[in-house]
Amino acid sequence: MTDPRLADLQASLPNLRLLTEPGDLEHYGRDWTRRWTPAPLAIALPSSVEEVQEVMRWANRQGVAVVPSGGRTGLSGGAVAAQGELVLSLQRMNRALAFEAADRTLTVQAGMTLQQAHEAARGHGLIYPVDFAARGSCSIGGNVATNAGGIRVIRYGNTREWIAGLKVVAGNGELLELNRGLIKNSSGYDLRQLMIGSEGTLGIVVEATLKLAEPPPPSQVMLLALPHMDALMQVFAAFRARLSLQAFEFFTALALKHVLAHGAQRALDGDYPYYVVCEFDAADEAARDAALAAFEQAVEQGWVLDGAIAQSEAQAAALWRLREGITESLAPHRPYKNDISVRIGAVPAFLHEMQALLTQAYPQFEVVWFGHIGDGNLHINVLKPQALADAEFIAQCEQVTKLLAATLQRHGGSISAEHGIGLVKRPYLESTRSAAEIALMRGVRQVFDPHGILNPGKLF
Ligand code: 2HG
Ligand code: ZN
Repeated sequence: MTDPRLADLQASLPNLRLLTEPGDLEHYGRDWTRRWTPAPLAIALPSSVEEVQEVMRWANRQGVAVVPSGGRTGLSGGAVAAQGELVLSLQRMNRALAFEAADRTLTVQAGMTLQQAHEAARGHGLIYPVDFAARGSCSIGGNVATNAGGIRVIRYGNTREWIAGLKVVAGNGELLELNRGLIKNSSGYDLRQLMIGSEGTLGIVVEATLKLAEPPPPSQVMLLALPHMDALMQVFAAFRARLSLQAFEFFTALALKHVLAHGAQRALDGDYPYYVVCEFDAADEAARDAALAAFEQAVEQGWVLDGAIAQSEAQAAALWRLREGITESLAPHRPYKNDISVRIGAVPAFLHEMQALLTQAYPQFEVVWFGHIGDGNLHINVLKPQALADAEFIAQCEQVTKLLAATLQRHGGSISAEHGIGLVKRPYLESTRSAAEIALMRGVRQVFDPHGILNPGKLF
């Protein structure tokens, strides 16, 4: 190991696992974005909080930037290391530490995957309800850093609602124990909530105390085919009034085309412009009858053209695959991703304006719409034509994002609903947050990380 900074690190922490092979630098230096060429100095794989603290002290001493790293499934470049940073991967810190039955909390190390957290919660007869397609690889620390949302927000809210406490290593290496699992704690600023969604710019989350919930009652999964975009919110309002929804997700015919080409199973015979996958409580006959009645009413109104209800867990999984498989099916097309939100009440007006804008702006590209319409959160993926060079494609998309950001601003929406700002959305932060807010955020960052060690260049 020739780099004197790494030699210093190794001298301070002889047992710290460090990787410097080109393959490792590439693997750990990127997330699911493919825009930046990974170029980290090295990868550190600490196995304890003390090692994380010592790495941060070293980083301050040596002036080396640190990129905190979870499962690197992010879509905004928040975990990209392309400027000689040290990547601090928490993958070895992935154990459950404590279950408190009276509190209904589970304390885990930040490198645990979301799926492992689900399994650990189920082992205690409870659930950790945040859920989304990257569950098998994303980490709890990454979920906290982005305030991850997903497919059950409509019922349970974002990650923010489910964090009872955090242990965080601050920029200077100090260990902070934030909120300690308390439900009631009116003792000044809630630094735990400040950490959630801070994208690794204020501290390194090393442990999280997760709130757990009762498992929901048995549910049913339904696929609906819709004739036009207006029907989306009409069906949503009607279903929400009559059923107890756990999820309400939509996608377009183009999304379906890609996911079917990627191996998912067709569930309806016909082809329709819009689809919804929804899941709702169906514990008894009355709840199932209410669902059928809601479906029939939507058909009578002309909002729904066809539908299917899963009759088994396997069928439910197959319906969910139509929605959850979209991101993976689009990946080979190097999509330019938008992850935007407006208030639910603003969705219909916003959808119209945005559809007009995108049809006009992208006549030459395939544009795939899907997402968490019940939360006012849309994912718009623009697919790169094969013949177009990456840089040219991104440049063209950025022009449209400027227009989209202006439209969002008029509707009071957000340029990032759940993926985070990272590197990708940084030029558009001003469309969502005021100049005064951004100045305050800069000040906060300065307090937590005076030497600019933590994830520099991300967020702003
Ligand atoms: C989802 O909802 C994820 O499936 C990914 O947030 C969205 O690929 C995307 O744009
Ligand atoms: Zn999403």
